[in-house]
Amino acid sequence: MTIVTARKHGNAADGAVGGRLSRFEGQMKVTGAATYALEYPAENLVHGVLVQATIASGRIVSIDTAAAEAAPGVVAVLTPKDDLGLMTASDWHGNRPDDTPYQPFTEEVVYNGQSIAAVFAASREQAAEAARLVRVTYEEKPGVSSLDDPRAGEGKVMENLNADWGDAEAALAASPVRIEAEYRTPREYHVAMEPHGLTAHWEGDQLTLWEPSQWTHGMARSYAEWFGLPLENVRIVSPFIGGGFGSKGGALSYGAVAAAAARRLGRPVRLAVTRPQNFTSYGGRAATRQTLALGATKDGILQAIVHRGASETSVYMDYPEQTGAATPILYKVENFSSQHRVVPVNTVTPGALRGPGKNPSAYGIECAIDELAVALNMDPLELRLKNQPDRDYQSGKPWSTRHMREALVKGAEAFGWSKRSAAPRSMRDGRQLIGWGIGCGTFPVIRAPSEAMIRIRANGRVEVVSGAIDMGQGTYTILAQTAAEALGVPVEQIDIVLGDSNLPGSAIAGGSMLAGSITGAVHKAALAARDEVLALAINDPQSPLRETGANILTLSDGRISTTRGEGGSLPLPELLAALGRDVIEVRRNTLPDDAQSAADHKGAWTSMARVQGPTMGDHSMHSWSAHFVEVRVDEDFGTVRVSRMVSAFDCGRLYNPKMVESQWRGGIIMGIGQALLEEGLVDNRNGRTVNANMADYLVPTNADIPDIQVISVGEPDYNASALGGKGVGEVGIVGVAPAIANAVFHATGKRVRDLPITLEKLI
Ligand code: MCN
Ligand code: MOS
Repeated sequence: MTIVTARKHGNAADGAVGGRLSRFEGQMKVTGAATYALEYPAENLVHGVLVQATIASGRIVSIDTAAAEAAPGVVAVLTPKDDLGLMTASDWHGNRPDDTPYQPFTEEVVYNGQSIAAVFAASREQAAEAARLVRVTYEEKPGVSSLDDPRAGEGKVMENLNADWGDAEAALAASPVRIEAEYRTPREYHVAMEPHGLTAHWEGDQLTLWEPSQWTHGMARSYAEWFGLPLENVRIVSPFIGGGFGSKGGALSYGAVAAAAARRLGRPVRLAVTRPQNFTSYGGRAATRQTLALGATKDGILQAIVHRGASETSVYMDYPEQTGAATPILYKVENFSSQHRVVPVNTVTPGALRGPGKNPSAYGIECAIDELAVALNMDPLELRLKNQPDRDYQSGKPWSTRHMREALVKGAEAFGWSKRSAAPRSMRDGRQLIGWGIGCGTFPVIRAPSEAMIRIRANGRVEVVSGAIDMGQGTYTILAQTAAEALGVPVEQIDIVLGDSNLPGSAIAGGSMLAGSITGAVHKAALAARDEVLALAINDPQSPLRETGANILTLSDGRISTTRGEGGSLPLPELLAALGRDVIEVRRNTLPDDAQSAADHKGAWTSMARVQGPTMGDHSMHSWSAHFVEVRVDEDFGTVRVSRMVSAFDCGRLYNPKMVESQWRGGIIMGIGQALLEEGLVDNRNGRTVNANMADYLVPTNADIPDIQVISVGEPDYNASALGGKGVGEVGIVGVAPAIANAVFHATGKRVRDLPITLEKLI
């Protein structure tokens, strides 16, 4: 069990909700005190290395493992011929097919980089060497490796993602000013610092997995179902994670392989997914293309939006990267039509990457709005302010809170937008063309149930305990702040224990839903613990405060005293000592009070069954952002640098503004990478990801990042969460790429409509 101790460092004025404390686990991470999944000590360890397919499509005719098996140190080679004895697990929503075996390795190959075998040896080096000796022959079929390959076809419409109101085609045709354009985004990857992998260990029929996880309970369920075990027999341990960005939310096939090998061999297995294999062992963001047609009156009132988008998916599963996710809610428009298709190609199924759907969607609509502003000869800020929606036109519901107008106005003020000269190529500094652009973003408030436990120990220390995880967002820190405030103890008195599926159930750290959910559970448990302490202080025959009478006791600064202040105060350890108690333990969840029995919350945190979308209540709830960007484009070389940025956000109440600012900046930095650098390149001859490494798949470095000013314009939103916060983790990336693309147009007069904006597209 890893305990993280709260500390008031940095310039934290106070440890309550809203305080600017620094991350408690940060120092452990940078000094090497934090143990990661591949570092857990285990005796008699076996190391596994994956073997991956080298063709895009076809069948394995033979796998010759003789040389690999004869290589030094090798203890096993698993191929599609081995029945691993697994059953198919439920999907995210908890749906599970009946009696369907699961084979992680198959003879059918549907993408280049698909795992087809694994070699296990006494050392990592021996396993890697033997993996090179596995000889595979294939019967190849023609593969399709890109959305743009004519053989990929038009794919199929995801009917459930369509949105239509008014008569968009007619209103578009009748609009005096119209623009239409196509926008494209390439395949993008998570490239978290910590690569994937795990250590799997069996003791009898108890399976422990040290594996980085954004959702310990959901992943534990998958392993339990694969291996036919009761849920309580599986334990996922994940106290520290070196970034996930959406890639570590679910158990993946190599995890099943490692655990199956460990069971067969009767020894713990460590399987490290190599950096190149991290590009194909799970999906990044799908490539997208989308066409937007906008119609407006001459004075810039939007009349119609017609939106047609598509994203690539695998040939074995439909995963939409929904280009229409943000379009319906950013502007007021009476006539709207949006449709999204998925186009199967030979790739691993794409997955969620920070701001899924909203991200490419905002790229499309926010570039199109800029193009409309140019067509209208209107300032793009003015056009945006003119078309702010008074409600959610898609659901018809009122906004819970929406401070987009304030974000635009305050952001513009801080940036100095009014000094912009409108014409493209009209601002320069020597040979550098200067451009200013705007892009707006949004991310839904998603709510899910969670559970938490508060333990007050005899020494007065308070433990906050939950299976929730912290991959760097600040969960440890905000939970200590939440408990400190609700309980009335100094934050330094708090220890936090997270990242273990044996602990109370938690929402996924995904969809920016964790903070709102788990602070709610901790707040509830801490209030209940405080009530219990005060009740014991009054009612217990051993209590020194017994004579004080009801309703006048308070707990603050870790001491119990009367509201009248007489008789001094009693520190928590003295109360527990007097009562003869080792611990006071309180567990609470955020389910309705009539659903507290185990049967009622079955599945509440092991599936997505009880997750609520942004319009499931009486309101439409979202976070909002407006980004203002300055770029400098070298006239001779076509290089683009982001030189200045101001971003204003409405994310409701901020539990810890320092964490939030860091989340926003982190998202923005990923957005800069998306706009200028990131692009998964595929070799069309064999479907291979060519730049599957951190040298060739470019992400921003410090030198690429300017000063980024972030501003909060939100107010508490108590429809969104118990403490009034909205989601923060993903909204930062949404809207950045279009702001940069629009700034590049302003600088150069050239409209680049496919990301990334690299120099050859500008020269
Ligand atoms: N927070 C706050 N006040 C709020 C909301 C959030 O102070 N009103 C702060 C808290 O520090 C909280 C953090 O922001 O821990 C993120 O909260 P939230 O928006 O609820 O997001 P989650 O906790 O669910 O985290 C997941 C989210 C997602 S989906 C991706 S993708 C992502 C992200 O967080 N991946 C990250 N941020 C990341 N940050 C790091 N360092 N690494 C990743 O992999
Ligand atoms: Mo975030 S992409 O929802 O894990």
